[in-house]
Amino acid sequence: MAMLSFEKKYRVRGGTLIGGDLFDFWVGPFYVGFFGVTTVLFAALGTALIFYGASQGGTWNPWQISIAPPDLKYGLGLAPLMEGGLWQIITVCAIGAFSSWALREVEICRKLGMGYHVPFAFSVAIFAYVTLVVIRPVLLGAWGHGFPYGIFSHLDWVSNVGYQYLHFHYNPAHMIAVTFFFTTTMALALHGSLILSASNPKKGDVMKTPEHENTFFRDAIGYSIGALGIHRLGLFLALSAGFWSAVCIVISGPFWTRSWPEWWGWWLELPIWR
Ligand code: UQ1
Repeated sequence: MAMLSFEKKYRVRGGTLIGGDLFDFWVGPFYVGFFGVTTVLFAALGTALIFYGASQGGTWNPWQISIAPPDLKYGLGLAPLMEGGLWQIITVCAIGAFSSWALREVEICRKLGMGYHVPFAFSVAIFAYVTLVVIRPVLLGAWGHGFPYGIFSHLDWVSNVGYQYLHFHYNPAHMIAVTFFFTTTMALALHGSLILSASNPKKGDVMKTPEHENTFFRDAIGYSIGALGIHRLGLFLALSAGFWSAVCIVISGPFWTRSWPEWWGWWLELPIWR
């Protein structure tokens, strides 16, 4: 079915989670819905507050603009607007906008009768962000443990928090996360190259079939995971990368306060070395 007639047929009312028919319409190509409206409201307010914060920050250099979280002395309370309060409201707007976007994806899935894989995957990214700016700060007892919203300032934050644990690469959950990131790139490189090798023939040649793809890997390594399987594997690898990233930072401080190299003491203390 051509895309234009497909869209006409499947762009139908229903499947909304909230509001019934209220916002159940499209603006041009974009589905709106209740959560489209809340996405726009949260994103607009958050962006306006970032610009307001920037206007008070003494620089318009995009690399240097930064909206900092409150000082640690404010604990888990509300801070004055110019002392981290802006950061707190912007964080609420960000979480509101990201969650609204995920729920809008859910409504689109429901309309089309599809699985919820895309909003589920996006939720893992939201979870990683929320771990940094809500879960870990709450466990440590101060919003000041969140990261600042700025290009260089957030890099400084990552470096400083890393050095607080002496050598962050010794964090076992960080090791697992990095391994998943690298494995994800390998899987996508294998998959992308395999698909193009079969489906992008030179002029005059015919396209090859999935049998060619399977046979390539059976010839090369004795195993093919299959056309559906490679996408399940890719999703698993990518979500695991995000998940273990969240784990590696949330355990740093709340569950392990010393240097990460010291964590490996359990290995040196195994009775087999005695
Ligand atoms: C694979 O086996 C496969 O099935 C035919 C693909 O789908 C088209 C792939 O993209 C890749 C990369 C593989 C090979 C992967 C493994 C884990 C054996």
